[in-house]
Amino acid sequence: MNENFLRACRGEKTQPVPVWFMRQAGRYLPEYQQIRGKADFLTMCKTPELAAEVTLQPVDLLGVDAAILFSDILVPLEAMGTGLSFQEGRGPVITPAVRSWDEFSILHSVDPEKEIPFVFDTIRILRKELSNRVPLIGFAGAPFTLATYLIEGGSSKSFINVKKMFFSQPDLFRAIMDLITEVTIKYLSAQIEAGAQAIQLFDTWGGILTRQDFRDGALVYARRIFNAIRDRGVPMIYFVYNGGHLLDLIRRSGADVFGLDWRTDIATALKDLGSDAVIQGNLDPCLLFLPEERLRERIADILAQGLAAKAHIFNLGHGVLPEIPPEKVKLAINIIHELSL
Ligand code: 1CP
Repeated sequence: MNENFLRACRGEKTQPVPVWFMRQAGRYLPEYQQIRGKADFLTMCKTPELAAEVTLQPVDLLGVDAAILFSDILVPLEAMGTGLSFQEGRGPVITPAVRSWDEFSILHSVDPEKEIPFVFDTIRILRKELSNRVPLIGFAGAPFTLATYLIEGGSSKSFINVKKMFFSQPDLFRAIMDLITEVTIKYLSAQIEAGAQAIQLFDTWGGILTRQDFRDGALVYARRIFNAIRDRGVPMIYFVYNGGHLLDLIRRSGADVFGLDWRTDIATALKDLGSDAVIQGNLDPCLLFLPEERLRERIADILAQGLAAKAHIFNLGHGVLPEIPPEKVKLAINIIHELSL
């Protein structure tokens, strides 16, 4: 097995530096589009053979050092009792948006193996099919990020409903967060039992908060999750998008690896994280549009900065965009491996 990803998670410097990309299975790949043409996104998530097939595509086609389960952070919300759909051009829609105690009362805890069985079936298929190749990463949304979708009813720009509840109905906000946190602990534990070899908690919207509000409204719940699953012994990655102003707080989450978006360069981030931190990141996905020689320079710069961390896992600062040519993604992975050998 190519262990470079797991070794780096544990704090070992590796040659080459391991690389995987957020959203590495996705619409930029014609092979994904071909399957997506026959099934809608949620059907793909709920059909283990299809979810496993698209998870493996970037491993087979691009040579990444880890696979990430094909699913979505919003899947557990449906199991908790909401409606969930993904609408073309509009993104996810959650019904009802939960903004009152009445709406909260429709939510319930989840027995993951019973109510989300397709995720664990997918993981079991993947472990078999991946044998002796690369490790499999499981994931969940962080409680604050999931709460934004639940309370806004979908994607948002201003996040006014979630912030309004946090400040004006703190008891309801806390009840929602406690329930999401409890479900997420069970969900990640079940992923690990099914065979996930590392987990990533995606806090895509934690960065919209001030430091104080991130600490009280997001970090305490993320920390509860890391504390609850640490004993299971798999590396835990915490990725807070737009979290450059929060890094010293994020360092105290209890995660083993800290994901960085592209806005904060690694050298600056390490001042807040400490040079004994293991980091993951952080190429701006749009830099994949650069011509080869300039892309090589930018990758070399990130690899050089990563040497100052305890260990470095190469990734993008956010997901691969559908517009990026797949051959550029493959080229970047080859350059990363070649320059860090
Ligand atoms: O039409 C399609 O084919 C669906 C597009 C798509 C895909 C490929 C969505 C809809 N989700 C996914 C897969 C996905 N989502 C993965 C798979 C594994 C991989 O990385 O390859 C993962 C880890 C996610 C996680 C996810 N979903 C996040 C956190 C990471 C991030 O991107 O910030 C978030 C915020 C979502 C919500 C989501 N899922 C999909 C959409 C359009 C959205 C909304 C995004 C928004 O609100 O802006």
